Amino acid sequence: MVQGCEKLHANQLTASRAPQVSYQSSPTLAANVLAAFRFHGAPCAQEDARVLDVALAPLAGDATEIWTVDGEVTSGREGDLRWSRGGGWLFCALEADERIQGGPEGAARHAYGTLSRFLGQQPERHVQRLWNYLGGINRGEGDDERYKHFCHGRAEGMGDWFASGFPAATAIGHHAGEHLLQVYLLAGPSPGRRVENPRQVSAWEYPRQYGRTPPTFSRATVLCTGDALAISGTASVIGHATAHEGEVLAQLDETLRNLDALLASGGLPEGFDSRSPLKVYVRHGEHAALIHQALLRRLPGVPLLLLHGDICRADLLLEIDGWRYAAASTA
Ligand code: 3EB
Repeated sequence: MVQGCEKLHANQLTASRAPQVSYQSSPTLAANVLAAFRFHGAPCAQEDARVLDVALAPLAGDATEIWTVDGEVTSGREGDLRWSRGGGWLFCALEADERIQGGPEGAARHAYGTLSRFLGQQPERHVQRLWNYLGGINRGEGDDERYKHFCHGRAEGMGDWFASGFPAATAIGHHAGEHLLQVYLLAGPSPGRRVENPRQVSAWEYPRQYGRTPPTFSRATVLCTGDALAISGTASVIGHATAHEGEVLAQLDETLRNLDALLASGGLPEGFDSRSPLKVYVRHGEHAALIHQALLRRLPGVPLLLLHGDICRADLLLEIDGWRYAAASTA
């Protein structure tokens, strides 16, 4: 097996292939696990820095997401930040308390500021993909919606960190109370390639009606290893507008069209397969069975994890993110 991923010294770090993402029911934390996400309700204290509890209840599918890499993983903590590294990749997570940091805006500013300072000192400093989970995401009217405060703090906390382009991202509302902001990321030794969706206005160019500070993310990233597309939260948005308000299956169809457009735009093979895991965020639990049945028909064999979470626009009923690998695994 080719070992292109040892750390020779700090600026010669390389990664040989993308982290492999899967959903499992009762995983063991092998030495090559970079991160494990337990989607099952309330976060609790965890010894292992690689394990993150996310308060989104599973509605269907195996509820632990595992990232494995080629090589042994080391991990540690620094304040409210924890990290793990291996195979050329860096996982980093930060949990901020809005009560201490000043609401969703202050917590986002703190999280992104802390992460950028930490990442700037690491050999794997190039962020490929980001996730954000906050409580009560749609609470508040107009510019006062909590998501919009989060967007403002996020942009300020980012500063000029992403001057050459924003990474792919997801932002979802969890149900564990309003004070916890969780941000986690995957970074690598060189920049990924950002991908936009020709059917959609780029998020950072959304018009004023969506808030005073537009969301700062790109639609997908081809990882720096070139062998996987990390797909941002994708929903029923055409141009900048929500399509099919109130129609859950029509929103699902439109979301799948957007996912297909992203694969084409990123130069990935058409369609999703058994190695292309997708997470489906569902606003209303009672829609889960309908969405699940439709997806089993439309995407047979694709690993699916349905989670109960709020989408950042109140009129969106679902959102999908995930991974598309370029070729069959050689492991
Ligand atoms: C959209 O297309 C849906 O704020 O980081 C999707 C993915 C969405 C990421 C974010 C928001 C974010 O605008 C919303």
